Amino acid sequence: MSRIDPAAMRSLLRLYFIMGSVNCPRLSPADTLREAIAGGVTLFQYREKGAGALQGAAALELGRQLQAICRENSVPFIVNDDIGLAELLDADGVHVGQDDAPARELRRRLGAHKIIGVSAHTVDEARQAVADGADYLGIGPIYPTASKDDARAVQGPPILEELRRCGLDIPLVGIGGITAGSARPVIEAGADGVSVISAIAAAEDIRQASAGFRHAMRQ
Ligand code: 3NM
Repeated sequence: MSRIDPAAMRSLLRLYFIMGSVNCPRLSPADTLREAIAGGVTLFQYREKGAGALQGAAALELGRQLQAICRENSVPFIVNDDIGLAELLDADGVHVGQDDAPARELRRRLGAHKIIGVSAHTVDEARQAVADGADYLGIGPIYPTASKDDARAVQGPPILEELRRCGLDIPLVGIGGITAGSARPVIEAGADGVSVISAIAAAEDIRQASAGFRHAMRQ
């Protein structure tokens, strides 16, 4: 099977929701995901990370539950970092950072038909990930974020403009502190979509928050 078509990848990235159990202060992770999807999420990443994160069998069990919800709603299910977990679940793809296995190795291990995403922070990292066979790049942090302990310096939307100016036409998603009110400049700077944890998972009305992003990006 061939790699995912870049146009299809761009549509999937439009509203990319990321979370794990520690990101869900209001509803259970399952209900958080159901509500977010009802509001218009196009892609989901299971990221069970940080203080108090589930381990081992419990992390696997939650992954199974969230994957089932994604399947019922035809939303692809991506696993953060843990390639073993992605393989166990037969996830639709995996997302890795700069400190994880390179995309080239993931591609060899997972095959052509899985989605591979890579976090990149500079033009050089982006070029390397493209050369290694990534399907999309996550670029951040665009704005200040409290959801990632080891986040790098805030870059603002101009990093996206710079990547596009350098000729990178790979599907891109902005991440880090993005709200419905600040999503538009991310798209205007060249991203195909936004990745969001807290502005959806911790929202008082999750469905409405997710729909608010879709609306803001249509403007
Ligand atoms: N990666 P929120 S920022 C998971 O810069 C993640 O690569 C980032 O969460 C990066 O939407 C981030 O709550 C956290 O700010 C995003």
